[in-house]
Amino acid sequence: MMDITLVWGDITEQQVDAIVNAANSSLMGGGGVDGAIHRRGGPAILDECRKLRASRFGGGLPTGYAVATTAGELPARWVIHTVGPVYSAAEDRSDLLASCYRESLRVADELGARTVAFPAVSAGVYGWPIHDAARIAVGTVLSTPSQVVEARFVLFTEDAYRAFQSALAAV
Ligand code: AR6
Repeated sequence: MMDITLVWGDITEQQVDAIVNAANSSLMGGGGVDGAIHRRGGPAILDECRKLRASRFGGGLPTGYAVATTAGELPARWVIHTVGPVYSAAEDRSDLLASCYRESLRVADELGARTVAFPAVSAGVYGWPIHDAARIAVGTVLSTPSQVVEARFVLFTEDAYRAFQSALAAV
């Protein structure tokens, strides 16, 4: 039975088995939550990302996929990197965003991670409207079978926290 919890805070401080990173296909880091994770986790994360680029993901990690690395110096054991879609008003990319959460949970099961912290994937630089991002995140995690016992959404802003509260209240 999975518990969904909400935290207003910084995902890099979470004491969980795995934290999810809203990465980009290059896996080479970036701004937002990705930048914070690499900064706080140290170079071991980028080292493993480089190895993934040299092996399984030579063309980059496709949108909607997820892959794990060490969490380096972070309190978590693993970082699960996923690539959200860039929001488009012209094209419905919701299933790609849902895939990020499904694939992250699948990777968490492979690792044996029981507690997993998620950011609001695609809701920053990638422009996804926060209420819709929250609805997709909560709905997908709740409807995906896994061994994870706690899915913790860690929201960086008050707006995002409130959007996830409403999304959770609506299910
Ligand atoms: N803890 C939790 N959430 C955070 C943190 C943090 N420390 N920092 C930011 N957020 P974004 P995206 C929130 O832009 O939209 C990067 O450059 C933020 O407020 O990090 O998927 C990547 O390399 C927002 O609600 O990710 C990609 O190029 C949410 O995390 C691109 O951005 C996601 O915002 C991915 O864009």
